[in-house]
Amino acid sequence: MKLFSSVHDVTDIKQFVQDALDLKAAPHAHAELGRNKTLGLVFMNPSLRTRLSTQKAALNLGMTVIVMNMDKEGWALETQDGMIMNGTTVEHIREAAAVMGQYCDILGLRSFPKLQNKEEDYSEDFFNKFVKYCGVPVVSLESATRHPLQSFTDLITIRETWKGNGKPKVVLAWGPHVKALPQAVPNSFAEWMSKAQEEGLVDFTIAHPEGYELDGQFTQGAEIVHDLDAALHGADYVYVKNWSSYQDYGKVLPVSGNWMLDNQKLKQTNNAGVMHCLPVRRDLELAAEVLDGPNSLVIQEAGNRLWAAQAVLKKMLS
Ligand code: AN0
Ligand code: CP
Repeated sequence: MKLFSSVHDVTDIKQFVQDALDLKAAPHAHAELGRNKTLGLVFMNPSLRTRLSTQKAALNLGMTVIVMNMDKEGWALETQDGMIMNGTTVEHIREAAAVMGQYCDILGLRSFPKLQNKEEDYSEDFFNKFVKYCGVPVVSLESATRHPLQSFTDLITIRETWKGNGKPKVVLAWGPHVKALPQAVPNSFAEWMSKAQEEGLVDFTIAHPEGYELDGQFTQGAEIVHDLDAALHGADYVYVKNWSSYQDYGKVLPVSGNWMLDNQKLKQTNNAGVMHCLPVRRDLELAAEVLDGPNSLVIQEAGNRLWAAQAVLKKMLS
């Protein structure tokens, strides 16, 4: 594997989940695989889970890790070609990425969308140029439109915890927020769950207010409803996440009704496990009583980020 940027980079998701669970059972079974290899993690945006879980995953494989907080400590990067660089940008991504590739065997990159220009964000220009110019294998640590390590983790967590017969009903439920957030997490979750549905592993529904439709390329095969209560009925997993509008790009639109999952709403489910990628705003996006209650899977889910990252790095090193 030379690139991990979406579900399309994985040939067998069921087997990949099993690989991650095998690593969870024996974290140090491949402690020599990454000896004398260096992982570089490049952050254009903040992170807690992605940074620490990917570092730990690399350490478990015997790798050395170096981290660059490019947004705070790096030079301002230019991405456009053919520019006379007489403005605020100091170096071009052509040189910066190529140089980082000189020091690392594998690179990870976090590059959020700016949420100003849909075409620019959805072209994944920054991420793709980084991949092109660095010259080494790249792991997405969340790009403008996807967060594959998170979605892989989410599938691992569902497969690990599902004890019922048949397929679980999985609901992606939009939650309220005061800030405009990327569509990357829901896009990616939808893409992985649609694939899992194709393979008979889950039934997948998306619930969001009108105006919050995601780009159709990610939601193919999903049932999409605008009534949260109807979606929650019989749900085995509820995956809560806010996102800003894709159509009215990057906007926070007014919504009617209550879209925050609380214990009252949770009663309509099949005693569902509640998931969220974190960070979460309590009592805004998701009720504190749910986060603190017995149905919350969020800490186990965050813990599983380690095994997702380790499975990806192991595949790249092998
Ligand atoms: C980011 C997002 O929604 O994409 C990162 C989530 C992992 N969240 C925030 O900016 C709060
Ligand atoms: N879920 C997730 O990616 O968290 P961080 O933004 O803290 O890395």
